[in-house]
Amino acid sequence: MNLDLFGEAPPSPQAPSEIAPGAFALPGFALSAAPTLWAGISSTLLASPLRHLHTPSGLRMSVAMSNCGTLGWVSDASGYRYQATDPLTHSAWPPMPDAFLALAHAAAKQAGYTGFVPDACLINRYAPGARMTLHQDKNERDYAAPIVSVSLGLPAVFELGGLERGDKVQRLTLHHGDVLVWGGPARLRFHGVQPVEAGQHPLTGPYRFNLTLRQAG
Ligand code: MD3
Ligand code: FE
Repeated sequence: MNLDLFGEAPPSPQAPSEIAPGAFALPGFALSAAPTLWAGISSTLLASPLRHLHTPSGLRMSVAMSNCGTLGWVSDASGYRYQATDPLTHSAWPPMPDAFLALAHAAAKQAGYTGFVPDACLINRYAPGARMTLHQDKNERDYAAPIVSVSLGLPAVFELGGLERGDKVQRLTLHHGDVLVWGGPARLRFHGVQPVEAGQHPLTGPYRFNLTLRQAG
């Protein structure tokens, strides 16, 4: 008998599922690219280190952030905005790694959004206890482009609300390698991340990382 252990197809990512109108989950879509994405994160953070930004009202964010691409998202006493230079280094943000662009473009295409070319990638790092309160992403110039988010490392419970802050929230756990695509009527929905629980991941150690790829300018 021939046990063809090596001839089988590799585990393939599941098909996209529409979790809300315009919003698609691609479970495991980034699994095979994860080591390459991690290398891109590491080189980005050497040039533009993670830092805890402050909200316009002066609260220190629990998530540590950096950016790559021609624009980066920042927050300080003057407000939330995208800008071309890193306020920490006063240099341009590091270039977006090709692997980030390729993954985001392919994920958007899988979800039915063709021609997505992000110019900004926010890198979020969650240590245990870090969270993101319910908010909308409204600092981008054109809401017609989708947003692609990639989860790496420790899992987190994601909260998806509606178009009004008080709308009912649905919860879903995001795992290493999961990709979400937010476009059309989902683009301005409220969303957040519950406090991350302590753990260890072989790639990211004691952290959850999230890449949020946007066409911001
Ligand atoms: C739903 N980041 O950086 S990614 C953010 O996991 C942000 O770090 C979270 O929210 C994180 O702004 C969530 C999933 C996500 C990103 C953008 C969205 C969900 C979204 C835009 C519209 C609706
Ligand atoms: Fe957001």
